[in-house]
Amino acid sequence: MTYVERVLDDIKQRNPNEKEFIQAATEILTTLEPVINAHPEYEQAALLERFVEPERAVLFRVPWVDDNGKVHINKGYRVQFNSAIGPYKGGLRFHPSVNLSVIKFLGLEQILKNSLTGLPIGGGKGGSDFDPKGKSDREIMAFCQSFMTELYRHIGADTDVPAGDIGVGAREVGYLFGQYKRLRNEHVGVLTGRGLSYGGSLIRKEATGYGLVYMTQEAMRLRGDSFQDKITVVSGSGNVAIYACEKAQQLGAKVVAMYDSNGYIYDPNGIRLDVIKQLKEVERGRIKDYATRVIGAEYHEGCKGIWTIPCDVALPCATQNEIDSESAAVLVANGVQYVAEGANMPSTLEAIATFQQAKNVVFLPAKAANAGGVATSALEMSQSSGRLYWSSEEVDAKLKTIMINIYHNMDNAAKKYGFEGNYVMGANIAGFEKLAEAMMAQGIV
Ligand code: NDP
Ligand code: 2IT
Repeated sequence: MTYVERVLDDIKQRNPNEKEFIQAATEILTTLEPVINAHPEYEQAALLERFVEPERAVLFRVPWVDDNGKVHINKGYRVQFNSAIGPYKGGLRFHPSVNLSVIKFLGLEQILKNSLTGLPIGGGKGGSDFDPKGKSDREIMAFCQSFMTELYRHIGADTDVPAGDIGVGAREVGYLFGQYKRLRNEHVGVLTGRGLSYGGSLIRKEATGYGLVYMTQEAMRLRGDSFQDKITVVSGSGNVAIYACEKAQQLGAKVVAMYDSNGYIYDPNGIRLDVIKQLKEVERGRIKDYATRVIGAEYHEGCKGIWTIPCDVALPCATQNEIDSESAAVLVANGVQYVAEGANMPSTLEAIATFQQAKNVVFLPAKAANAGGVATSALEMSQSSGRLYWSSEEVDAKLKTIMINIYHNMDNAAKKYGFEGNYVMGANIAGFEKLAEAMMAQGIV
């Protein structure tokens, strides 16, 4: 057994119920063999064992009262995974599927993603099994205030800086920030994705989706290709999906489908993003209503069918494991050329293998392709601590440069170890190399 195999085995034995965490760890560790082989001192220092064990995981009770006076108890989590490169940084997810395994998979991904940005941020993630769907604004506020009443003692602008993720957007970040400020009497950059009127950064809202498209655009440019007239499918219709769609459309793509957790819309004339924004950002409604508002559009119950729509570009931007091996095979058979992951771990291990084995498919993995969000969060942190504001153009230009740099770093890392074009390996290796250096320098901690 190699060192990597032993560590993986150990993870499975010690965390048997954490299937998402095991999946993410498997994807990462199996690609690190070449680096590990080149550095025997890593095994001596138990570097991998330390990498996969969070520095700290906080689990807490979140009691809150609904509009009818009923008391509810949710589970709260913050996993402070790795602070070798900088303060813990990563989003909060509010979704009924959240458990320790989900938060740990997201946290592990976040460590390498944040390393790839080149910015001084460590990795963390948190959230709750609270379901924001159908809740009133007052209920959301009550929940966020209760969540922060415990979380505030564990975070800080130089310690741990949460942000949004599924179910946590501008509204939630606002309520969370308000409660933090009240408890600590400090107006600091302790959360990112804040509103523009209280310390947020321009372009943070757009950053994950835009960054995803900027990286894909770079991959296209190097192949003499572009987004112009590319038939594109974007899954999800939340923050990442909306701004991926917006930038792809600006670059000439024809986005024909999107979904929410109930079903997908197909609009052969090209998605009208103004209608999606109204539905999702303003009304917080269901995507089904798109088909009643836009002539020529169809609505289909269920999500999986979206991947049967023939497309040139697939941008999964909803959630983990939304593309399984069957959907991947259909995408490939239908001629997909670029698959770029906006969501975290949207492809199963088998789906990734299917994309990698297919000739002519460029596969851009999540931790590189969706890093624009957290990178812009780090830019928000810089602006907060420097007490300054950059213009949209400045932030957007920095974001674009960061995404292009990440592309080339992962491309070079893959080439360096003889795996040209394998960006899963490239991203994991490039992210890990910096992390390993930082961890080794800081001793056994
Ligand atoms: P949002 O909550 O804004 O949107 C999530 C979207 O995905 C919604 O359309 C939602 O549908 C859909 N969705 C969620 N869960 C499921 C499910 N189980 N099945 C089908 N559809 C689902 O979240 P974000 O856009 O912020 O996040 C999307 C993905 O991107 C996540 O994987 C997140 O971790 C990742 N990400 C986010 C970043 C950010 O900056 N926000 C940065 C990097 C990655 P419905 O409304 O019906 O639930
Ligand atoms: O998965 C992610 O990178 C995020 N949800 C964004 C994290 C952040 O701190 O901006």
